[in-house]
Amino acid sequence: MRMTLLRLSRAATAALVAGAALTAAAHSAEAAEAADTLGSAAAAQGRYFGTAVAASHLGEADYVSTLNREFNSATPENEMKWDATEPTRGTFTFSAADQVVDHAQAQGMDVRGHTLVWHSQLPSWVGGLGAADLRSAMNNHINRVMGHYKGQIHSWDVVNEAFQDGGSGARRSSPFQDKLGDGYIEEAFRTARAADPAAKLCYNDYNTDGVNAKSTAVYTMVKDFKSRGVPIDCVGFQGHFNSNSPVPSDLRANLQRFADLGVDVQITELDIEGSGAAQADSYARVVEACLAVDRCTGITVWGVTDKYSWRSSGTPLLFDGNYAAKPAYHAVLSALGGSGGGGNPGGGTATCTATYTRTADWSSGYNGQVTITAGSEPIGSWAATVTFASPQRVQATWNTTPTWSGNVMTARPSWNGTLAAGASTSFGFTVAKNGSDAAPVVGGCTVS
Ligand code: 9MR
Repeated sequence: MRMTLLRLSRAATAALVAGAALTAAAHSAEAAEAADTLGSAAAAQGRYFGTAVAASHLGEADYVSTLNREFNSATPENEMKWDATEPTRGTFTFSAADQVVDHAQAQGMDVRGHTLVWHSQLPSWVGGLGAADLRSAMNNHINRVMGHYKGQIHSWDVVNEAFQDGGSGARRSSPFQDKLGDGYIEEAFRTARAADPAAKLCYNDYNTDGVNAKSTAVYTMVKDFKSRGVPIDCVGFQGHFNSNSPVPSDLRANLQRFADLGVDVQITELDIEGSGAAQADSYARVVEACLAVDRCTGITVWGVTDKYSWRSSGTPLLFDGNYAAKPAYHAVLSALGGSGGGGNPGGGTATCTATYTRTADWSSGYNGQVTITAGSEPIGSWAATVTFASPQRVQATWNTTPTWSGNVMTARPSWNGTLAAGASTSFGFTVAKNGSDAAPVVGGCTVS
């Protein structure tokens, strides 16, 4: 519960209200120019803002409208992986990946290719090959998959997650590492450059976001590649964060040290478990870190909606399961220099209702509570007026940021603006009766 104590005289309040009106007018003039989607706000900063896309959800209207409205880059979440594209040796299937690429292109989005050489989602036949065969299968896989999308991919994650977690900085065991040795990464990048010279070639990994042993091992590899002319253009930092692995305070410094090697950096799979203001703040810090590094060319979140996240129990994304924009969304948009936004993805009319109850009563005062409930569509913000009988005085409010005109309080959210369809929040106040026991009049709820 957040409480705001009101200590203002009526004159001071009137002055503040007048000032607030001027500020509001200035803000709305700004808002007319500011970008109101993630993609357009990022573009105004010379960056892209993307999301992982699953072909299986492209038939869902709310998914598609949110994707199309907000994002200008798409990464197929699973459809380009080895098990999807070459489940048996030499037999390639691109139908699911093509669905994502076709959709993205029709919307004018860039496509990130994910991923060519990875220990996971690797069909078992690959692990059964001897070294010479494995080398040729790896190069053939890169050539065929990159060849199919030649000229259409902005950046490719050529090699994914090749380093072990923990302090050692060692390579992760995989068929490639175990049979081909350290040189397989370099070979994969050289093959990739020849297969599609227009694509930027990235190394992508997780738990490399801050300066640590793992990121330093990657850094050492990239530095070596640059010094020897091995083709590498970018490093992807996945950005999977939760309470055990929070956004590191040296994220910007880490991105910068890679950029200083002469590669672009990208946040490639961002998601942050949590909710409300804390989640929003973490997201904003990631965006700010990227914007502070010239060569940080874009951010991809790992999914459109919490409903389909690989870690859905952690509600790690920018839109909730009803496609309502979360506080994290607004924090990202604002960090990108945009405002407004969030859309009304349900397509219907967004509404809300306000109901009043007296929750405590004593001789000289009372506590009141107003419950705001969203209608059949999610809402991003709300406002309700509450008129107090003279000579009552409001002494405190909570869960709202009110403005005043005489004895009429316009209550707006302090942190609790975003509501899923049918969901509720409430705000409250303590009133000095000053002799009047009359109930305040709640003047309805409007969606703003
Ligand atoms: O989000 C992907 C999920 O649907 C798959 O089941 C999972 C299988 O490995 O891969 C997830 O995506 C991963 C990405 O490809 C690489 N970095 C970690 C991502 C989350 O696990």
